[in-house]
Amino acid sequence: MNLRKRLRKYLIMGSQNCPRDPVKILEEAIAGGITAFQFREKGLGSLKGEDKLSLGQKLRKLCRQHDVLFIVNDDSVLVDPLEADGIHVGQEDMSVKQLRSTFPNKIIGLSVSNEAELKESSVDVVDYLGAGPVFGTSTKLDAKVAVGVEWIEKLRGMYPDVPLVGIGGVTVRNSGLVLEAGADGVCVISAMTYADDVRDVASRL
Ligand code: TZP
Ligand code: MG
Repeated sequence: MNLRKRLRKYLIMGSQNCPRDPVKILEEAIAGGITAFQFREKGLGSLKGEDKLSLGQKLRKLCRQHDVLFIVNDDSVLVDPLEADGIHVGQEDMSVKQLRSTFPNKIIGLSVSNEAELKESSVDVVDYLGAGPVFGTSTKLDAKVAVGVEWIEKLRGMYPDVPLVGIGGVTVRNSGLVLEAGADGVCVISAMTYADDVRDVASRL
C-alpha cells in the first residue's frame, strides 16, 4: 500500500494520554481500522527508560501483527530497538537531514505549523508532513496556535505529491474537513484515547 493510504487513520499516543491500559486502547483502535500508529511517550506522567521501551515493544508487536505502520516520536534511539517503520519529529527535534543520513530507509515525518517553520524545513528529505494544530487542542501543552484547514490547503497546493496529515483537535465530526482540504489522513490523540468506545470512533473517523 502506498504511504498516502497508510497514513489515512493515524493514532498517536503514549501512556500519558490514556485513562486505561494503552495496550487495550491500541487493540481497540486497530479493530476499528487505524492504518498507522505513533508511539509518543513524552511529557507529564510519561514513562522513561526500561518502562518506556517495554511499553513500546508491546505496542510495536500489536502493530506488526495487524500490519499497522509503527512510527516513533522524536526518540531516535528507539527506532532500532523497536524496529520502527519510521520516526516523526517537530521543528525543535533532531534535524531531518541528520535523520535521513542515519536512517536512509525509514519513513521520516515532520511537523510544520506555519510559513516560518516551512522556510526552515527540508521538505525534500522527508516522507510526509504533519500540518497543525488544525483545530484547538489541549493535549499538547506547547502546541502552536491553531492554523485551520487553510494551512492544509496551502501545503497541498505547494506540495501536490507529498503525503500530508492533519493533526490537532481532530474529531469524528471535523475529520471530513481535514480530508476535504487536501490531507491524505487524520491524526488523533484524545478523540480516540478518551473515547468511551475507541473501536467505534476509529471506524467512524
Ligand atoms: N501536535 C500538534 S497538535 C498535537 C500534536 C502532537 C496534539 C493533538 O492531540 P489531540 O488530542 O488529537 O488534539
Ligand atoms: Mg517533537
